[in-house]
Amino acid sequence: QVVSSPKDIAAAANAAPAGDIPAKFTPPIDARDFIKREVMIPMRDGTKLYTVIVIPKGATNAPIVLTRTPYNARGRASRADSPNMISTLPLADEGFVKAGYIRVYQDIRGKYGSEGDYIVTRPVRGPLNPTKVDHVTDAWDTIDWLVKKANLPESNGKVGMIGSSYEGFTVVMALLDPHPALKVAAPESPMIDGWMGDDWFHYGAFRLANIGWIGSQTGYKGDGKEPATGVYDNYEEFRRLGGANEWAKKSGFDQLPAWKKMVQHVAYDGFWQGQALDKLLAANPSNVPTIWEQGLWDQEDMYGAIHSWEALKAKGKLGNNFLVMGPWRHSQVNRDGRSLGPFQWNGDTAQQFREDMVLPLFNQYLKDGPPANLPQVAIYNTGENHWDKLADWPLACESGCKAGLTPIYLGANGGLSFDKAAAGEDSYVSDPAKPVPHLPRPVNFGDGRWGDWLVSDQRHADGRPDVLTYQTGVLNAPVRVSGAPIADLFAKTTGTDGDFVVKVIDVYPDEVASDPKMGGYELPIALDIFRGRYRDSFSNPTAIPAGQVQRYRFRLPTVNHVFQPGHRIMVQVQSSLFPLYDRNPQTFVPNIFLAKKEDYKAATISIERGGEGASAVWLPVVPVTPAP
Ligand code: PG9
Repeated sequence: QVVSSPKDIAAAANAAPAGDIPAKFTPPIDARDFIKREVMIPMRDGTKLYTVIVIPKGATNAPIVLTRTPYNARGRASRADSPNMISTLPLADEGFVKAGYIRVYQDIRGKYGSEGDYIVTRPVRGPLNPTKVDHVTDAWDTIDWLVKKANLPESNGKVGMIGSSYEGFTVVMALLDPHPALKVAAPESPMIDGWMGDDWFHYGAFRLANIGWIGSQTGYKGDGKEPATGVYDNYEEFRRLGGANEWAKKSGFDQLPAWKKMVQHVAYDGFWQGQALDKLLAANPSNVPTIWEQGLWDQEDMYGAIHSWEALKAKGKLGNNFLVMGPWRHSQVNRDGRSLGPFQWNGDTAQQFREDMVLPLFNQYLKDGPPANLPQVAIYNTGENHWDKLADWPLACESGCKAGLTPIYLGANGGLSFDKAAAGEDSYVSDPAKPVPHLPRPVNFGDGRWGDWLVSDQRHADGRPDVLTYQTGVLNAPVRVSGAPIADLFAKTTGTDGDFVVKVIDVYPDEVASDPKMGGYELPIALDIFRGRYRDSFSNPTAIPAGQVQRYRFRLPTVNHVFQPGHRIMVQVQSSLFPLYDRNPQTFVPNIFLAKKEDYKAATISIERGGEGASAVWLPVVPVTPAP
């Protein structure tokens, strides 16, 4: 058997070209219709940030669209190896390319090609960031450099910023002290409050699904990877352990500063409050025309855009802040928007957003184009399958809207009604050893279901003894809900801590002839989790007094939906959503990340109906066709 030494293998690989392989081969680049420049832009502290500038060949007086990313600027600007700018840049940029824009992608400080130190969602300068730089200054310095003719003679000196998710976060940061050349902004499902509902926690319950990101993103300057744990079913992998820190220790994440900060700041303390961008914006609202986008089934950042827009509206800044919420999962605005899971929409809704909303707004402010005439609010009507273009939002809310909220009460025998229910209670045993899965097992965070799990059929949970299901009779008239529902539970537990998951669900008719598998489908339109220890205070958690009824009242994600005749309205209540969220030990411990396996105990939960403790979901019910 002939075995070559590594030396021989290497020598063979580098042997002089022979036969059909010439000594030198240089593909032509003058066929390209664009110029790509890679520059290092100096920030005020001397740190240089790697920046890719893609310019239409022959461009003069062209506007600039900038994205500042932690996800590899070079890769973001190279969809394909093509001589055509429209193929080189991502799908979402095609409208900008056709309109002759200069496209700029930049690695944020400390990532990929940029110098400096990386801090996850670096806080603004101040108590949480003692340095003289942050994403406000880095955006300012970058824009200042880009609009100087000496640096980029092809531009017209006007810049727009756009980006989704973390890239949306950097857009919002720039708005805290916008450079005068920043004329328009499009934060798309931006990270705004990592504790309340963007990425890390939802009302205090921790998202295990993102724990791998901490390793891949902060364990490496460039491309990272998540640890190979040898367990495919993440449900089983995490269930075998105690708190999330046990997993972090097993995977080495406990070495990572970002993880240590997560464990140190498990409650909504100054660390999180000081980073709540909706509040920082409201304290310092900009006049930059901004189009806020968020998906109605955004499984990652479903809190930030709508809360920022509402905060700016409350400060009288409706005029320059537009809101768009489409039938999308996270960042789907950058992809095909014709469908989500089994649901087909009215055309490519993502392209409609990019080319009928974003581009006209950017043209208006970056090219002195015609007024975009955008509606103040464009929200997809997910029950009637079309856009609703509105002058204001929400249409119903607790106070200050045209309509108030309408309670739909949990009733006996799994009933659900707008009429108050008779007094009673329903109980279930919540056992951390058998948590309710957020998807049918096996659950692997990388199994391709992460994108559309929020529209998954909830019959996989319905019928479990630890899931309470309440539903109306078959509707004979449509019911429209347009705003943010509020879960309002009165519950007691035999434990001293606990989580509550509430889902508002549209139940399809028993039979859907046009699409038989949709018969009886249980589509969640709003779903969230609340960690009971924070019922009285997000910053100061307290044990739940065992056996005593407590109130758990929390806002659910925004909806714009019509329950059609033949459908039912359903509410489900449960006490785990795993392994998406970490389990609650249901015995009060100082820090659930550090909980030991023996802390996890089953508890009997009782949900109170009717009488004093009338558990309900307060729905933003409005007329099906609201008055203009
Ligand atoms: N907001 C997304 C995310 C952040 C952190 C962890 C996991 C996801 C994102 O930027 O893709």
